Amino acid sequence: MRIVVLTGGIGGARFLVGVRAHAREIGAEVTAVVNVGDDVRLHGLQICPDLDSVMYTLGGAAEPERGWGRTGETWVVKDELAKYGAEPSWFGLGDKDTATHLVRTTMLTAGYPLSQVTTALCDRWQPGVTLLPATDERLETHVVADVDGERKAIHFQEWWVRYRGDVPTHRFVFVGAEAAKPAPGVTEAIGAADVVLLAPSNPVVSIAPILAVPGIREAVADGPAPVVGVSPVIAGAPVRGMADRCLATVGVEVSAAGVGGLYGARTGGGLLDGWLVDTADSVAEVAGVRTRAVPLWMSDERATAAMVAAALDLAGVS
Ligand code: FO1
Repeated sequence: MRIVVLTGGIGGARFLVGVRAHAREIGAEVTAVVNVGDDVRLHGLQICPDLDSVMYTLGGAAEPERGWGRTGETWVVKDELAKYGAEPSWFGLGDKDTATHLVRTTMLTAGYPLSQVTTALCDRWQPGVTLLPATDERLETHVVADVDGERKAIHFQEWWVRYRGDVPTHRFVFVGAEAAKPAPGVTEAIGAADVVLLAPSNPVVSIAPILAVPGIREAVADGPAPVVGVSPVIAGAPVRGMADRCLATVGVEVSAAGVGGLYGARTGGGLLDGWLVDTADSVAEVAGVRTRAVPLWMSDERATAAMVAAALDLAGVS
């Protein structure tokens, strides 16, 4: 069986741990199509938070408490940059993490596309799933917000890390998306999949930038594989992160039903055949979509693998 997962953020990375575990049990292959909208170039380095989050998490090297970067990290580079007064000082680059960005940036500068660079980095981490960036081209999420009394577009990382999303926010713009092409293998994997899963990632800034790449939404919506989404909202609150602020900005209720409605039913021009919600949201309904309620707390690999089994069952491919 071939499983494709659209994913981003720490929620998506943790979900993939369960996907990999369940896939090993049933002998399935997994391809993760990863958001690149969070990517940013700082201090001359290309930083890909979502690709790294997945790579480090599946490679057993992610710092679980902080939710980003490496375990056993040190911060000499960050401290030295601060002593030079180098901006931005609000974004922390760990020493071990910096090595990843150096290798990536060197390869990109030498002309390798991000997809090939990601494969090369994964040689070390052996994530056990194929990681594909949604696109090899520049695609960055920018946020139109009121900052210091002025309305401007800032990079998603500045909005989130510097301001914690706590500024009047008007909209999200996926800069470069219109001209971007799916990275090699992305639409092919979706077209050959037996099931497509939407990870419990932020629908507005993790999944939407992937779908904004021309050709990807169409491959999912018009493809042969059933599509099942997993709710990132449990009992009216995001499991982690800033999905509540993002949903409020785009005028969607912060609920399992709200996010399911945002994705919409395939039969009505949306994406979903099935929508997996938490037992706390068992009343959540999305018109035209089969909904099932199971525990969605990704407390460990077993619990997460059980969610994935339920998602495949809902898709009718278990
Ligand atoms: N998040 C923070 O809250 N503060 C940081 O200084 C920070 C640095 C950072 C460096 C590399 C990286 O891959 C991720 C980093 N993150 C940091 C996490 C990141 O901002 C977001 O949480 C993700 O982009 C959301 O998925």
